[in-house]
Amino acid sequence: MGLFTGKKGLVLGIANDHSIAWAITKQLQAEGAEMAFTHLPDKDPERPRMERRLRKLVDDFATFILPCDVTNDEDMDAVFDKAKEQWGEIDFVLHSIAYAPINDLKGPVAEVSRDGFKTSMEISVYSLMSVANRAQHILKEGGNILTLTYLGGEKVIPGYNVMGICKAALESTVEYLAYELGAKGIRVNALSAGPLKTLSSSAVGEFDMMLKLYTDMSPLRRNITPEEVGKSGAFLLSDMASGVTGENLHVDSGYHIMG
Ligand code: 0WD
Repeated sequence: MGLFTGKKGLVLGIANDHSIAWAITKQLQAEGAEMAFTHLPDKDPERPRMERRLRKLVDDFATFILPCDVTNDEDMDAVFDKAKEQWGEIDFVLHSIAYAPINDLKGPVAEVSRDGFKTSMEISVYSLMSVANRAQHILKEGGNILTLTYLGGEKVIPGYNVMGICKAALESTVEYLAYELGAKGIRVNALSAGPLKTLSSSAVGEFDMMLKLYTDMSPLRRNITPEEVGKSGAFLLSDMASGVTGENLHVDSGYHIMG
């Protein structure tokens, strides 16, 4: 019997085998979870790159796989309708999605475009509200939602720029949602991961400097591994964390305590 035997959930945000959502999925699968997955719709249907990358990882065990652009309400409805049709009720949703147009991400913050700001906030923050709005109707009592954040939402991290502002809003969203959904016995948490090389983080400036800073300055004097984020993510999504909500768990070798 695994920690997730009999548990069912949705995973949004696996882009490839470096994705944090994949690191968490591996732990959930090892513990017996049944899961369905979404990928960003492919622009060219002749070359379904995103779908192919996801299928390579999860085809063997996915209950279903659907395209879903979180800015598209029809896509979102289709995913949650399918989960309801398939399972009736679910136990968890993992939201591991963020995006900012590269020119706006590069900064400076004072020069972020209006459209770039709207897009960044819509994909990186509003999408969690949109997930919660749909998930609350099919999550069991005791079920939960987990999102991914970064310390740049709490402190100024050079290079993180508009994404830091999005993460601050995301972390506040987690708290408001935790309060609202708590009335239904549903938990909402964030996991604040230390820097990991992924498709998204490769767009963040000064990333290598951040990796070095964690090695030099964090209490554990090293960077975290994807497996560590995977395990802590699985913990928050599991009944082991049944009393934890509105939390922002730092999985960052302790870097966040340093002044
Ligand atoms: O160091 C890191 N990698 C950290 C990442 C440290 C701390 C937090 N995080 C956060 C990110 O901000 C994000 O919220 O973890 C989450 C997952 O990020 P990741 O695993 O680093 O990145 P990646 O593997 O690229 O997955 C994010 C995915 C997108 O990938 P690409 O690179 O193709 O944009 O989010 C998805 C997409 O698959 N995504 C969307 N999904 C649906 N609709 C959309 C969208 N509109 N936009 C992006």
